Amino acid sequence: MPISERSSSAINNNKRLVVKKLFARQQHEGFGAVVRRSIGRFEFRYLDPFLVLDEFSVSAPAGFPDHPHRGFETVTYMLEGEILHEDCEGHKGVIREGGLQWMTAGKGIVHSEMPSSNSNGITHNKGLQLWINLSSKHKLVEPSYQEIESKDIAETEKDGVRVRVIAGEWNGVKSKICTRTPTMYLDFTLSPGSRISQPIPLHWNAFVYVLQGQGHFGDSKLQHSAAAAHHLLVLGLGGDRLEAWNGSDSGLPLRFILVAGEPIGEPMVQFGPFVMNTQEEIDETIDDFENFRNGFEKARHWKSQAASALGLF
Ligand code: FJE
Ligand code: FE
Repeated sequence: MPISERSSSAINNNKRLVVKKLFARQQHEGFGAVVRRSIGRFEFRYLDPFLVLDEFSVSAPAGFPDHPHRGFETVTYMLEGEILHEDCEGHKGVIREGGLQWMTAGKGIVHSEMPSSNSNGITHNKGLQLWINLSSKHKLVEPSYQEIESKDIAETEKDGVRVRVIAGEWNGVKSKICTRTPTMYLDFTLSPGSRISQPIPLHWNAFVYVLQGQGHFGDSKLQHSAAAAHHLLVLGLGGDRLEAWNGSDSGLPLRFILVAGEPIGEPMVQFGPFVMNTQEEIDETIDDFENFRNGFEKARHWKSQAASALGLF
């Protein structure tokens, strides 16, 4: 069945089960930054439409200095501390704790993502960065940003369950974020003993990433169902909801994100920060980037202030 004919509201009353469980080890990326990469590493390249999921941690002087993107979106959600971003079009700002930046790189952006100067040395700046692919018809759109401060993120609490709605909808509470690739992104905190049964569109790929505490996901009788922090749980297809509960005796809250997206179903060729449909388009992109063309014009004479201040150029 073509993706466009599938209804995102179809139901079958089956549970989604965990089909893969992955521990995200620390690795070094950027300049002195540490990431725990789950999606996008060698053994797990792509969960259509998701290209990368990094739990990142940076302490100044460090970060992700000037680098390009094309063909997808980056979603940065701060858990602790803050990140200063600057791009070659003059767009600049700080993503603060609990805040969100949804960046559509589209045809091209060059930017830097660094701890802001008042987070000197001591502060740990932590967050999640998710890369979401764009369909061929959206790959070369004009770059754009959606930014939401923590206080403006829809949040509700009921029966020991706190939900922050990053994208999509929960119990009638809607996020302001507009997603080009249909995506649901929820941040759950379950107090000890509480549980959820969360609807997920039937044909969407979905995963859980655990941030804190310990929980059970899918079906308690099955292997892989228990997980703690830094674990990615890929949910199988064939169900319309996720069951999760905090059954820990530690008395600690369980915090995790649940993300689901409609698969794009197109060929994907990635070369670092460029994600296109064919190798030919990747070759063109490298050529455009090196020659400051077709979206990379402004990068010719641009250096970020944050990286310049560190003497990185
Ligand atoms: C990148 C290496 C990188 N994860 N999480 C190669 F590190 C990056 C990159 C990031 C990144 C930035 C933040 Cl703020 C958070 C991240 C990787 O910038 F884009 C390429 N190509
Ligand atoms: Fe980036």
